[in-house]
Amino acid sequence: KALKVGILGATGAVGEQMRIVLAERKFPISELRLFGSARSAGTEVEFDGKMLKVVEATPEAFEGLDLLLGAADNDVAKKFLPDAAKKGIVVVDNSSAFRLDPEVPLVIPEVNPEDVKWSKGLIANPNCATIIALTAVAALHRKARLRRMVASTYQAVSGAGRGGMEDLEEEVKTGRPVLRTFPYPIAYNLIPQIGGFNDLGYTSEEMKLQNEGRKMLHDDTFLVSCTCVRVPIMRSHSEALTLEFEKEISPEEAREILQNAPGVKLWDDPAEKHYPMPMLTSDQDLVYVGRVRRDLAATKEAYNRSLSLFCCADQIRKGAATNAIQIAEIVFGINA
Ligand code: 2RA
Repeated sequence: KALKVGILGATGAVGEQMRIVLAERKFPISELRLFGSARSAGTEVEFDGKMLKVVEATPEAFEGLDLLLGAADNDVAKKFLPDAAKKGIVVVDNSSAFRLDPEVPLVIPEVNPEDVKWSKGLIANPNCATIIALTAVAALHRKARLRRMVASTYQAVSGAGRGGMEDLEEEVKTGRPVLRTFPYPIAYNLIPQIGGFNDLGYTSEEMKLQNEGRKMLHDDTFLVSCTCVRVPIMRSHSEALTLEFEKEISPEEAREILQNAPGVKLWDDPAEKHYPMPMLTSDQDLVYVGRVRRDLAATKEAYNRSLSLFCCADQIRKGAATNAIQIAEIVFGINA
């Protein structure tokens, strides 16, 4: 049955990508409503050959929707989404507002699709860097049970929204720092800070991988040490992951498993210089995985249970818009 679908935050980078992915995946839509701030109300965008007007988000405006996709920031999400879910609308929210709420499932279709079942209407989309890392290793986890992860992320400016992308473009074009979105110039620079610092010296972005990973893997003993770095790349996040499993697993076995892992493209042939890179992963939905090898820093005891690898994926698509729509497809039994 065709659905009445809304996008809250429709003119942002993620909201716009949701509209594109809904059309691409032929999501069955009888009506699409686009919601934004007062400022973006009136903007006209194309969908399915028709021009649609963005309207200001109000609780009344959501009346009659079957599905509402959240692509707005936390305070807008908190203002509108719980009430929409209470009215019986299925809500999939990309903000971080409800990700750790025990009443709200946090879902990556390749990792924990079954958690959709206990939703009370609101389902949270994980952080982009979490989606990319856990999609990359989900099949390995099912085989050998992941215990620890050391992660370094190289996060595209798109993670900071349209403004982050505009800042990088402007700095490269003018050669002058912009400093609207980031604390330092991002062109030809790296910034090892995304979010605020806690008293352990970790940023809020760095804590997400452990906190969200524990919830989705249903394992409060899962350990992560993460360093999140903003890099002058437009829209793909890259991540260097070092993994310790409960059971022994070799690089060869891992490659075999990754070859057939859902949502993953194994791209790992060093002799041919085949390894994941943003130039390969942007504007598509697969998480590329390569550089699969032993962790040379593992202790003797853990050596045969440890691997390192490199993964990369489009932050706006699989890292946000596509994952959210895949969750909606599970809820409504679409493309099953
Ligand atoms: C970032 N993951 O990259 C955060 C939010 N998208 O800025």
